[in-house]
Amino acid sequence: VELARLLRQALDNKTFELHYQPKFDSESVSCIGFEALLRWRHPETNEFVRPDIFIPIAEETGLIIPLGKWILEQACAQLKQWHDMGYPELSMAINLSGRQIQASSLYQDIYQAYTRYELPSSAIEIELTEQVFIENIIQHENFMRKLTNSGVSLSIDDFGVGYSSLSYLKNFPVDTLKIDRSFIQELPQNYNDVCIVKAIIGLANSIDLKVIAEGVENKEQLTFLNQQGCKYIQGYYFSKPLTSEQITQKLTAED
Ligand code: G
Ligand code: G
Ligand code: G
Ligand code: NA
Ligand code: MN
Repeated sequence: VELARLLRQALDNKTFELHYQPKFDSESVSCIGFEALLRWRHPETNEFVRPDIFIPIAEETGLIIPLGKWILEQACAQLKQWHDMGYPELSMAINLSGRQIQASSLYQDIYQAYTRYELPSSAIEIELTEQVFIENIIQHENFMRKLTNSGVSLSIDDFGVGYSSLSYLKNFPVDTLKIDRSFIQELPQNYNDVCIVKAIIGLANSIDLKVIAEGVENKEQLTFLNQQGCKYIQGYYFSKPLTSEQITQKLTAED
């Protein structure tokens, strides 16, 4: 209850922050875009509280609805700034929770956020965890189709840990699988993980989905993933999540 009150206050006072983790094309070793990650500092300790602790509370209290709008708005405003700096190819991925999908205004909210900043729909990517995707695909199929028909991409996050959603992947408009980092951590030593990751990459390639590995932390993992044909990489090896100022600095330094 206390945390719920503090979260409401944070939204009113605009003290939430977004950090951005770059995603890379491992062949060209270039940044292709970002995942927006919500950050919140506890007002008393000033320490970051982990999103897995406060996002469930924001969901239970319904705060995730106005907070989600703020995230969309903020992420699009930021991407627009980077496009205007001369990087119009960069994309922005935004995580959505189940509660947000169940809100009737979500399609509108997404549409309004990217059009307000004159961003192409193709620059926007929505990440749903495998579990949220499966739990909502039947009831909210229209939303997902409308979204992807509009040109926004849909990624299945934490792929492999939740339900097995193979039949859905064939029939629904998914663009990308994100291999969960629990399968990446012990590559290439852990034989089970080697098999699972090979299978996911093979599956993605065979049904024409993009595949990105998350949580890549070292050269050995990267080399293995490249050998298996996984082109897109996210993780501390290339970059941890950064503030908007840090990203802007990196982009400026490239010129
Ligand atoms: O940033 P970190 O890796 O600690 O994120 C922990 C979890 O919080 C991840 O599952 C991530 O997807 C989730 N998360 C981070 N930012 C957002 C957000 O803006 N919206 C939602 N719904 N989940 C988020
Ligand atoms: O559930 P989701 O995949 O959205 O979670 C993203 C979270 O993973 C973020 O909190 C981010 O900080 C974290 N993360 C990103 N890259 C790495 C990595 O290479 N290693 C680890 N351990 N965590 C990572
Ligand atoms: O910040 P860090 O030391 O984790 O960065 C590791 C590598 O990732 C560096 O080679 C850096 O150039 C690259 N990198 C991080 N963020 C970006 C980015 O936004 N754009 C590009 N092109 N490279 C980045
Ligand atoms: Na995510
Ligand atoms: Mn993820």
